[in-house]
Amino acid sequence: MKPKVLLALPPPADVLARIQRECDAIPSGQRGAFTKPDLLAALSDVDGVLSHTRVPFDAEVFAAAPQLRVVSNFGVGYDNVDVAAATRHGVLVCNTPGVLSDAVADLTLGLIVALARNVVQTERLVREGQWGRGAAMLGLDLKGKQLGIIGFGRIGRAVAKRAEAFGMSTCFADQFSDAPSGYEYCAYRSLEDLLRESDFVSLHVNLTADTAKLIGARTLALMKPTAFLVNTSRGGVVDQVALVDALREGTIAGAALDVLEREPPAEGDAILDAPNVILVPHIGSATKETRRAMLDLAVDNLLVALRGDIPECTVNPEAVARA
Ligand code: 8YV
Repeated sequence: MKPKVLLALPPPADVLARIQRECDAIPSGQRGAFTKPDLLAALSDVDGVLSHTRVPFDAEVFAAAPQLRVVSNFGVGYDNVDVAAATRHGVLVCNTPGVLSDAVADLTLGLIVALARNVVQTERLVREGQWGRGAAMLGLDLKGKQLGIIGFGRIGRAVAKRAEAFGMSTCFADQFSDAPSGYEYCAYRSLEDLLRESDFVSLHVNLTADTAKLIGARTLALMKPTAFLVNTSRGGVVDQVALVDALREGTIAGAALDVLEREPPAEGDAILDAPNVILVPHIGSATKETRRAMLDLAVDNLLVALRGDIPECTVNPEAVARA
C-alpha cells in the first residue's frame, strides 16, 4: 500500500511522476491558502503533505491527521507550522534551507541598490516626462556605508558576502557573537548598536515569538534618520504600523519590503501609501532555478521521511521518537 500524500502545491509533471512512483498523490486543487475545514478534511487520511509556507498546521490540524508522518515545506521558513505540536504528534517538519540563500541575498542587495540610487523614483520620473530632473537624481554610494544584518544564518551570510563586494562594511546581530569562519570581516554588534550605527539594516531571521515585531517604534527610533530598512524575512518581524509612522515622520529615510504582515495587503493598507518605501510581492526565492531546487529538495524530504528515514533538512528530528 503506497503512502498517501496531499500536494498543497501543483508540481510539474516530471515531479508529480517522481512522487507517484512511491506515493498515492492527491492534488489539493487549491492554489494559495486552505480554509481550516478544507485542510482538516484533506488531512484526515494522509501520511504526508507537500506543503508551502501559507498552509497553517496547528495542534488542531495535527489532531485531525492521525496518519500524518511528515509535513514537507516548500520554503526555508516554517512559521506556518506549530513545530511543538507536530513533535507531540510524531510528525516530522522539513524545510528547504540553503538552496534559496543566493536568490534571497541577490534580491536583498538589489533592494539596497534600488534604495540607495532611487531606482523606483527615477524610473517613474522617466515615464512622467521628467528625464534627469528632481532631487531623486542624486543617490548614495554604497562604498563605505555600513550594512547591519539581523540574523546571521545562511541568507545573512550570503548578504554579507555581496555587501563586502560592493565596498560596504558589515556587522551582524544574532544569538551568537563570534563571526563564523570566513566571515571574520563582519563584526558582531548588539541589536541596539547595529541599529544606531548602520546605514542599511537588513532582516534575515525566522519569525518566532522572540522575533515577532522585533522592529517597532523603539527600535526604529534607534536608527539614523538617513538609514534604510530592508525586510526579505517575514512581515511579522516588523510592526508595520510603527514602520509607516516612522516613514511618514522621517524617523528613517526609507524601506524596502519583500514581505508584509498580511500578504497580499488589504486594499487601502497604509503601507501602500507610505512614502519612501519599495514594495515587492514576496519574491525573495522567486527565480526559476531556485524554486525548482526548493521543490526538488522538498520532494526529497517527503519521500525520505515516508520511507521511514529522517531527512537532512528536518526541523524536529526528535518527532520520530513520538511516532
Ligand atoms: C516561500 C519563503 O517559501 O522560503 C521561504 O520561507 O518565504 C519563500 O521562499 C515561497 O514564496 C513559496 O511559498
